[in-house]
Amino acid sequence: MDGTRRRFLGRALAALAASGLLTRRTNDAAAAEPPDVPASMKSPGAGFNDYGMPAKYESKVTRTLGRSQPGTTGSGAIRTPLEALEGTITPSGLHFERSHSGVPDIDPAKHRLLIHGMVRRPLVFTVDALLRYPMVSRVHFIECAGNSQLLYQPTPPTLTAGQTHGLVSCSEWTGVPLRLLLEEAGVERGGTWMLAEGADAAAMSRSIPMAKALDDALLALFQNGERLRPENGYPVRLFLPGWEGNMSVKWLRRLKVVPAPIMTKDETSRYTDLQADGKALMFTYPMEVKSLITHPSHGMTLAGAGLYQISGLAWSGEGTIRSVEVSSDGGRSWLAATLTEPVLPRALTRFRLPWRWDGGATVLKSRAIDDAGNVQPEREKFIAEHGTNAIFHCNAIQAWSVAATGEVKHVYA
Ligand SMILES: Nc1nc2c(c(=O)[nH]1)N[C@H]1C(S)=C(S)[C@@H](COP(=O)(O)O)O[C@H]1N2
Ligand SMILES: [Mo]
Repeated sequence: MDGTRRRFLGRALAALAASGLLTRRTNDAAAAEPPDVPASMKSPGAGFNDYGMPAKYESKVTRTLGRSQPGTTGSGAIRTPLEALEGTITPSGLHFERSHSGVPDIDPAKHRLLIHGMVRRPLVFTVDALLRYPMVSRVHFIECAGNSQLLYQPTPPTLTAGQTHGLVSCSEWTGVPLRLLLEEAGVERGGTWMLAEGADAAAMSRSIPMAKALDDALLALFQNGERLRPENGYPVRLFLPGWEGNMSVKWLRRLKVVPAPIMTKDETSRYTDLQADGKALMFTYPMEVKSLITHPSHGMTLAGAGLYQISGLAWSGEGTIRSVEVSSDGGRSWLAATLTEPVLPRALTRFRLPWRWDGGATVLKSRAIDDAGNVQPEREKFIAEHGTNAIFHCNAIQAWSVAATGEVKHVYA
């Protein structure tokens, strides 16, 4: 057995863990056995709720607010607590939110969506009309282009996984394929782009290539089975699978078919990426292949040497995750983690690997590879290629150090 194998010990140890050998058996065990009856069995429990809430013991599992821009309300972002979640679907109440000028209060009965510009038949849709079109459901992540931007900084942030990388969430989105509505409107020759505009005070506007609009773009009306949350675009948002979150315009009110990109403020002054050589990349659409270990991660403390379950998330805007490799020796050796089915394109993918910690100081890393062959880069390589001028599209490998005390911290290694 080589060193890497010995540290991970593969599935045999997972089975061992499941067999209960990790659970300490003491005389206390007797206290949980009949005839002792817990209080919860002695009187009837609480009644029903109109709308369910998490257990009160989980009240610390919340999003983390980055401050609103000075002098504004609701202009900023609030992040998903990735380290507190398992599986791949983000509960809607913990979905990250990025808004440029707060959440508008939109009455669905009054909202209209206009499709105009280079179309044979300009159309106006009520929300009720949209709800009558054939719908599809798809599980996809959405990630803000500015996610993980703290990794551009010279020193590692002393923040949790969610506070650092929590501008990504994953939901089942249900809505109308945009292609259907564009076919009804009849896109004219030369209508190769589309302006999408939101009904918020920021009038968020982006130019969308027609090819994407006709491919997998959705007009999302439902999120995880219920209507969109106000902060995620109620009553209707554009959803562009895999592309930088900014382009999935919330509170969508207008689609104008145009012959060329509009060069809106949101794609010139923002969402362009200034590189080390002084050139700026524009229209950087797909979010790059990425992963991070969510458990253990910064701020946690391991309770002594022994068996642990490494768990994390991987995703790629350019396809489906093919593999995730995990290193428990700072990147010298790597072992393939198990991907939890289903592994879906442009969706968060859960990876897991049993790990036996020997109690010594070490560094944990994960590296994702997608089915287009893209490999998540080490931070050093990423910075060497892109410099530190930009704040967007950072997909560098995340390293967590584990100290002999069990303390887990963000490090550059
Ligand atoms: N109308 C409008 N759409 C918007 C925004 C906005 O401020 N206004 N923010 C964009 C940004 S920058 C991102 S990352 C995503 C975030 O989507 P979410 O808030 O549902 O997570 O919405 C995008 N769509
Ligand atoms: Mo964003």
